Amino acid sequence: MSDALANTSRSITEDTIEMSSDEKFLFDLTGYLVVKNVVSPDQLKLANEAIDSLELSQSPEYFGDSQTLKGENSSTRLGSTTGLLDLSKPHCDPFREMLAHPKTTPHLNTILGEGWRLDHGPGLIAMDKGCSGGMLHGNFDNAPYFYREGKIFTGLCVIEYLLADEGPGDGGISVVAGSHKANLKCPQKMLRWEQYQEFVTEVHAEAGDAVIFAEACTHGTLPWTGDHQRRAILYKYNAGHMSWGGGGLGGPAPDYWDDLTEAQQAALLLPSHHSRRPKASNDYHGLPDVAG
Ligand SMILES: O=C(O)CCC(=O)C(=O)O
Repeated sequence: MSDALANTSRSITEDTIEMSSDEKFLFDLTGYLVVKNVVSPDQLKLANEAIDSLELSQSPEYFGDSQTLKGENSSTRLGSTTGLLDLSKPHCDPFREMLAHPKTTPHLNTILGEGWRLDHGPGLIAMDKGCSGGMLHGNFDNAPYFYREGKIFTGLCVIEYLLADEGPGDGGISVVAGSHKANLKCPQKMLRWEQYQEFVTEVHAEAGDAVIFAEACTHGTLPWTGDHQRRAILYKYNAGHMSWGGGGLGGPAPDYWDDLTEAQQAALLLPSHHSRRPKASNDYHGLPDVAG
């Protein structure tokens, strides 16, 4: 794999598209963004068929001691680094395309900068009617967010590709808009969605859309009340020099390595590193004498 990795690079060039100025404004303002019509109808159909073919098991519960997030059933999550990427063809195709999707690459370029890569995922959240939600979290705990010299800087970021609609009143992904810039800790009763619910925004988007949010933006899962099954595929990315979940493949290259595009390989690259760090060498005798 090391030769393959050595040949794999992704730099932001003049032709690389960044997100639009309106999107930058909205992401900086709220900490999240909905990008419409990312996954094509064919890929969406294939992705849903792939999920239909899996045997899903109940996931651990994430509602803590909240009385309002507790539902009647558990949700199903499939949270492995490569499980969906490992499926046999053609079921793996939509998930491999999502890894470095041309329609969301501009967003990752803008918010994470050159060298972004998968931190962990892809994972699936599937919820049937009555499934419990999950505690709100984020902000201070997991990732930085700041804006300097005309650029957005953030740490862990999530792209959720929706395989099913999430409409008003359904529940599912929710955020506290603007909290990525909060200076004070969110009250526990708000994290439990027991108080200040008016500040928690249930995000609405359709199958095929992508919901992008900074992990720094307080977010969580509202209990699912929709008649159809919620299905969201979560990819969690980080800047090239940062890692929350360890990052990288953590082992030998998977069998499908040569089937991936360079951009997809780059998204699965090594654990966090800064590629411009000077290499250790026997000639290194410490920092130059700046006074001299
Ligand atoms: O999409 C959701 O329900 C939220 C997921 C979440 O909170 C997380 O993955 O950290």
